[in-house]
Amino acid sequence: MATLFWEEEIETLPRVGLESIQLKRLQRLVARMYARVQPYRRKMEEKGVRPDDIRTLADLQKLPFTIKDDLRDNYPFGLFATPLEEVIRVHASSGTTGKPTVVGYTWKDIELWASIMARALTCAGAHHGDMVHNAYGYGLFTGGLGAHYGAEKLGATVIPVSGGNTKRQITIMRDFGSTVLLSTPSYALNLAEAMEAMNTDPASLSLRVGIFGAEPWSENMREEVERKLNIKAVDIYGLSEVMGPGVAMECLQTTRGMHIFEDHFLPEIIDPDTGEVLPAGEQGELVFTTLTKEAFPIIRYRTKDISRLIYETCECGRTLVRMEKVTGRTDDMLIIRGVNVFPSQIEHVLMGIKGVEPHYQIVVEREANLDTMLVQVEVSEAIFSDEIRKLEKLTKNIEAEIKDMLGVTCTVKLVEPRTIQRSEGKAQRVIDKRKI
Ligand code: DLL
Repeated sequence: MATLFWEEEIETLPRVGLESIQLKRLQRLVARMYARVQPYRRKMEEKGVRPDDIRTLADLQKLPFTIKDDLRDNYPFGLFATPLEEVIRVHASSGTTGKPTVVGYTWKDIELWASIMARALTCAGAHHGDMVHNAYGYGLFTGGLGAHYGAEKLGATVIPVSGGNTKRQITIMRDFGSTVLLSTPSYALNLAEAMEAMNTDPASLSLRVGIFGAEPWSENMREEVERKLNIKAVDIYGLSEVMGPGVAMECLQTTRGMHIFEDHFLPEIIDPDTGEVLPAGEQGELVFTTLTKEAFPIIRYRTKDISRLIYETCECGRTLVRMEKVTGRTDDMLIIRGVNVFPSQIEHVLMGIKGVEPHYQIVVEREANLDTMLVQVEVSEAIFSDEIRKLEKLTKNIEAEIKDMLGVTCTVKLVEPRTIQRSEGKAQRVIDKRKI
């Protein structure tokens, strides 16, 4: 019988108790950031707010926001709140200029993350003795290692397969008896297809539950993945700036939202245009303050993810607020096969190549459950009338540079001058045809 809770007392605490913990932690955090993180202290000074102005949780609204640009401006380690010698790991994710945003963890942060992830896995019904097939990418991305440590903490057996090599993944799943699958939802569908091609009946496997996240996915996709893999599929949310996977997790009792682990991450929903905090239950941009992190705490981080908070009690018994499935982003960041891609990064590559015009369009589609990206770009008249061999060479060259920059494969198509539609206002750089 699976344990329902990892830390029952805190997960089922009445709100007053929870809020009193949150306030104490918030006050400690603000004092620490003010003392140790110069760029944040300056922001507080500009707003005329001091640590002792934070007397209630509502006073959080007096504090300045943090945005991705703040991380970039202080690249790589300028927002760390501990000396670098105490940082035992870094992770990174891509930013708008191609410079990654870097985050760090102390030994205690890693410990805490592992136990928060163990909590998340328990929430999804995973337990000691499970065979956890971890197909999130290992590396600078937080998915692989983040989930890995959590599953170990849980006492499960981790199979650190990482992404790719799909056929081999299925053989491993069958031979090792994987019971829990961790991957992006699109990769899960890819695995399902490969199973079909290999004549492997999912019902003959031991898989019970899939924990999918790192990119948006719809209810339709959930149904498809559940049917094709013969499992229960649940949603996991997280972002590197706040920690990584495990900021919020769906439980088995509801399909409406993920429980936010509020004793560690304080959520707000704001109006993305005005920055004002919206009343409970309204849809807007999700903002997080980390309450317990040491190396890289963050105050009021604007995620750009659109969601809403659900305060109704949940059948599972957790009192932790839920966030609705992320419905979109306030910016133009694309997530291609789990990798964050900004159109501006592609532009950056294109504009560095001679003969390429500043007119391009990115077409994203989902074929056979995998995201595909086509970059159509205009070239000068002279180049377009060049020999086919030269054009092919240029195409391959651009594809390689984009792959280098983003880590994502794309197809490049060189088009004649003036074939890409000109805009009358903002250019439509991205056509996202994925139906998710
Ligand atoms: O994607 C962390 C993660 C790994 C989460 C594994 C879940 C599982 P980043 O690479 O920093 O971190 O990307 C964070 O991904 O702001 C969202 O836009 C998106 N995202 C993450 N989880 C979900 C989800 C990881 N469940 C960005 N639904 C976030 C929709 C998600 N979008």
